[in-house]
Amino acid sequence: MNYESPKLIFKNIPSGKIGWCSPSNIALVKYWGKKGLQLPSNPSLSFTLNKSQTETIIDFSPAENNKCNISFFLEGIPNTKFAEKISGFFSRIINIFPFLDQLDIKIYSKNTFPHSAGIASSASGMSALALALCDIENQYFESFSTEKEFFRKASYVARLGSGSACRSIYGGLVNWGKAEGINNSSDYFGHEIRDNINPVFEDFQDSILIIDAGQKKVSSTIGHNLMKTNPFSSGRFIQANKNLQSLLSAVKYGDLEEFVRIVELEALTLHSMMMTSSPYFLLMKPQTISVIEKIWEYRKETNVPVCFTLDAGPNIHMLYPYDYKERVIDFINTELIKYTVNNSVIHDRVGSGPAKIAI
Ligand code: 2P0
Repeated sequence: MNYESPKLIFKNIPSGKIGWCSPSNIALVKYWGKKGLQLPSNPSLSFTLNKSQTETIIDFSPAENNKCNISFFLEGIPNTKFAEKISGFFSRIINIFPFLDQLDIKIYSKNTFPHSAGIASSASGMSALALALCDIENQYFESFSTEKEFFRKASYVARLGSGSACRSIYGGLVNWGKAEGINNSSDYFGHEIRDNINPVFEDFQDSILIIDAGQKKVSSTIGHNLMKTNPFSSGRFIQANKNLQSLLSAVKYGDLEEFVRIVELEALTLHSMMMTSSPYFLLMKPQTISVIEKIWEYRKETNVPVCFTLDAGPNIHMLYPYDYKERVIDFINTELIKYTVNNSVIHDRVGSGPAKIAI
């Protein structure tokens, strides 16, 4: 699979603005471990979120010295750290978009969730950027004959920016990574699962409890690489494939008990991989464990099918069907809010994917 296209060079270099808004996603089956050029060691599955989004506008003009000059503004403020990160990303994709060296680029990015909320913004940010780049290509080179081709390339490019970003290109339930029984699944781009989804999952809720809003202690890239030497990795990759199959079946038949079991097993396995890497690390906080125990107690007492999952951090995502929204929010407000920083909870839900910004 290769998107290198040396012909994508402007004859007349344009100026313009293009923007996309793209959501974050929460993995149900976790991607943890990669090989080659951002290829996953196991397939993953996620829900695309609705509220937690990044809006990115690219303002481009002819380059002054045949080399793409990048400036990056986060919430309107210049950010050189991000500009350097994007510059590294652009050097990885210059053969895919050779026209980039003909442009000077200003990137204006803002998140709809608080920057300090500890929510990963790399998936939403990199997917929004990839969509904007493909849109420049679409506008000036007309190289996509279908929408499907456009989004597939955007997902491929987003993956090169950040693995999990390739899943944010699509709404609903999204797979990334070659998996048995999923037609068109690929290690190179995300794939929207549309069929065999019980309606209960279509408006699933995700209440995100912010336990710690600080910067990540360990970058995901380092965490992924540690899987290369983790003694349990081969077993983990087999387990992820199995869990994916079981989860797809639970989603098809609306089996909430099995859904809860696999989602929590995946979250705890992800963290156990971090705890057994060398060097090892622990990203859960005491409050994370307290909330998990409270959720287990509550589920046992009430039979409400609410479960938790975790990203590579201490914050808790509580997943539950729409019909239980009032009850779960009440439970959060009375019993769990005290474990969060400044009462921070984001009540999000499954969303329909990215959208172009009208400029
Ligand atoms: C996931 N995570 O599937 C897993 C579970 C976090 C926990 O993918 O190095 O930012 O940019 O490919 O995608 C976070 O890692 O890592 C992640 P890179 P990414 O969502």
